[in-house]
Amino acid sequence: MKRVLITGIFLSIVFPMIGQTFQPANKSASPLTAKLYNNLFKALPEGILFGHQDDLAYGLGWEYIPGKSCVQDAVGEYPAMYGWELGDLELDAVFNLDSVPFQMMKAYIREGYERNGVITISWHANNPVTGKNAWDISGNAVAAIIPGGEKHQLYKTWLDKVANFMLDLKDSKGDFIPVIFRPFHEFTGNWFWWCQNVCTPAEYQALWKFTFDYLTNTKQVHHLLYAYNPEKFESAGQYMLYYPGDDYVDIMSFDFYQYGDPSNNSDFENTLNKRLGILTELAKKHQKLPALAETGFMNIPYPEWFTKKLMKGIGNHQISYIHLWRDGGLVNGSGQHRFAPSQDHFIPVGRDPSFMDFYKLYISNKFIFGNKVRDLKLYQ
Ligand code: BMA
Repeated sequence: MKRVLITGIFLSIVFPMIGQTFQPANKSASPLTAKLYNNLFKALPEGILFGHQDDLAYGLGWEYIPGKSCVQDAVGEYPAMYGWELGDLELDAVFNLDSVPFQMMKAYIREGYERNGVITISWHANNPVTGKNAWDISGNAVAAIIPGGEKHQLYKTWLDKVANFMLDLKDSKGDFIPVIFRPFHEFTGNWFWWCQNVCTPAEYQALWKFTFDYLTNTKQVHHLLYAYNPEKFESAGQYMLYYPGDDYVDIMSFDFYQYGDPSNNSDFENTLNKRLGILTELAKKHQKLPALAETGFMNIPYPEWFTKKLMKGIGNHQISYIHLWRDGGLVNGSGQHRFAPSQDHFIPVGRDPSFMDFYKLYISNKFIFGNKVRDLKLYQ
């Protein structure tokens, strides 16, 4: 008996994930969703899932070509995670704010899931007070949409549309496709109407809890995992300031992009390393999955960014996934907008110089792409 106990204690110290069951925040989460959540914990020692936003829909110089993928073009494998964006769904638009038709998005989500990939969804919702876009910070919008606020009823109609979208995501057997939902992201910035400069922690938490409760209990959406997602933070206390509580969160993440010229300083990798240290400690304490929910260096002007900056910053931190932002081509006439390299990208003529470096990341064995994610059978 004593031996069994000691062996058990030993195993749980060396392999803390073995035998442990992780309950999603939604206590009625569907079996597939609970399986995905637990399997993502089990996969932590296997490597970091690699994700890319809008990967199947378009890249530089192409759009909506069946079977095509930015990441597959680069390395010959699909990504392990597919990110999609709901902005403008609340307006009953046919296309999202980046011109992806919602109907096609649903098909891409099914396609990624059928390949055993993980689906994540963000939502750059319009400002519910002013009617302008997500980057309009005027109008105290969070206070206006939480219970008791003058736009609360409007917000409920928006959530009805989000619920309808989610409830339309079914696999070939009729089961709901699990989704990592990441609303109200980057709230420690100052650019969205839900950011810390225009709402208090109590208002943000009320918004989060209402959103969770309404989708879960009123709309009966049981295939979502919820990702809490600040941008910058310098301490555990700052990370937790807007946290709505363990009962409302499944994934602890943050967004972190490279800006400026990284060739003469180590700021990016040092800060990433520091924040991942804080994140992984907190995730362990709260029994949540740690992840880097958005990252990248727009247009990759420093060709060795993937190995010398991103991989260096990640080091040996065990996180569930990283997610590169979209290859948006020319965005709002403001120039090129891309985050993933590809053999196909001619920048401006000749091969993308960052491609070889990205290939080094690919063969480093630290990351999980489409083939390995298929073998991991995250939904079984
Ligand atoms: C931003 C940019 C925008 C885009 C938005 C939502 O970071 O890529 O061009 O509209 O994300 O996807």
